[in-house]
Amino acid sequence: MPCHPTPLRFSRLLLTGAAGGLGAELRTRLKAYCDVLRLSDIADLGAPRAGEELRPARLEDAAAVHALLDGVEAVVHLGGVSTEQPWEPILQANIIGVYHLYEAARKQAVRRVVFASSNHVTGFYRQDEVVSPRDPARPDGLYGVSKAFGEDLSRFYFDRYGIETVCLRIGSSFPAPRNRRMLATWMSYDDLERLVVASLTAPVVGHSILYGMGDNTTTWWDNTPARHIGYRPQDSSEPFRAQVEAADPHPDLTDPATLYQGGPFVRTGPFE
Ligand code: 15L
Repeated sequence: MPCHPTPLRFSRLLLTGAAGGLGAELRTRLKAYCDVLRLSDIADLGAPRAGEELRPARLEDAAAVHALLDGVEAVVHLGGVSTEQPWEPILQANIIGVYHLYEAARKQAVRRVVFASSNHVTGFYRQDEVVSPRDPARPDGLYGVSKAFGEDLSRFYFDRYGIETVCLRIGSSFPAPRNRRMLATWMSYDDLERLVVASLTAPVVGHSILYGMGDNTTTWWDNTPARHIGYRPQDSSEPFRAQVEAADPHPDLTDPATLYQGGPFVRTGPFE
């Protein structure tokens, strides 16, 4: 049963990164909103299900990415590196690959992209601060820097070419929050679906940025500037609080991972 009661239905949607954790979740859910769901990844996608087209592609391969966007109405771009990694894979997938994606969107006249950015664009804000999409980026690693690049590149493609993008600074989307930090950053899979479908279907989005979080009591992010997207989370981390806090009763306040919003990402790497 789809979470979002949208009257809009797409003829063909492209979902990149479809073999990843969130990709696999959205693979099942987005089919309800389109006639054909085109799926891409470099990892194995298994067998196609009804209404699916499988198109393995490397994001650093310009020709492959151009073919990927042929005939699609909108893109949900989850593909690329999704954790802190050495520079080279980040450069290939998240910098060069995202450039290829937007060039392909321009040439193939694709009008809207939902771009999976990350909360790690602002991971070096402290946990006692509330950040809005209008505040300056403070990436907590090369991965966060690459997502900030994707946000800037997509803004340029909107200003110059009118391609609309909703940048989702996704928090922690898992079946349940795994630690104290995720009491603030957690988003359920149902809310993830609500967020992505609202981003795909809001009539006018221009270039928008919002945080992908649930209806959590503790929050570090203010989505007020993006209320026009119409995303209203319905699931809260609160029912998990007692269990999560009991598992970690005395957090180390001298640890940067406890102080900063990015958590352990603020101290991952360097890799050489
Ligand atoms: C991310 O950007 C990662 O892709 C995901 O695996 C989580 O670690 C998440 O951030 C997070 O901040 O919890």
